[in-house]
Amino acid sequence: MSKRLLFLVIPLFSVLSCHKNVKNVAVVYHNDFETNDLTNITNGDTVTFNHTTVLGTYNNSGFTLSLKSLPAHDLVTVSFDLYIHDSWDGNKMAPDGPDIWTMLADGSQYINTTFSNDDCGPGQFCSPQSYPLNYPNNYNNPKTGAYRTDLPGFCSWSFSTHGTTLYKITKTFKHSGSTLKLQCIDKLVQTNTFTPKCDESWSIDNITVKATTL
Ligand SMILES: [Ca+2]
Ligand SMILES: [Ca+2]
Repeated sequence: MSKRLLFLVIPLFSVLSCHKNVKNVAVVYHNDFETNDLTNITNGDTVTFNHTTVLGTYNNSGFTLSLKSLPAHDLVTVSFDLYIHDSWDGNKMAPDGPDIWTMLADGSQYINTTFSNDDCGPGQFCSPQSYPLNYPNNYNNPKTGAYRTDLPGFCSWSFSTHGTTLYKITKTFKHSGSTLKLQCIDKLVQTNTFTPKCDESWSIDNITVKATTL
């Protein structure tokens, strides 16, 4: 086989072998919240942010998405947009942090991280965040892994200059039960504000849950 042909065959074989084991992918849940549909969601509320309807905002709180009658499957993939609003402090210790955000499925923790919206001007100390890794013992620059960093803060009258950071998060894990309980919760630390929800909060949009059969 010529070298040139080999270069063509190897990638083709890799692609086929990746897909060979996937028998079916079913979208079992999708919500962009534009119709304010909160079926299956506990502690849900919607609000407009950046010209779209989102689930939130949350501060020392969270929501549960409960799905039933899932088709037979081996893996679940959860994807969503996560908006981190205003002055999150990442790994910083008390009295400002750590500002932790967690995702659990059926009680097992799949994400347990911190986010930092700290300003990083020249000569300034930037409070690191754990994301895209988990907390503790991981130190990344504020907004690492973000999809957008140019969005406004949540409260228009807020004095916060930190704005909002958008993350596109996808998590795949082994799961075969016919029900799925997905929980997203924060543990924000704020000791110096009278308006906690304007100081630090989060919201979610475009949640998709896929069930994959191998
Ligand atoms: Ca939306
Ligand atoms: Ca904080």
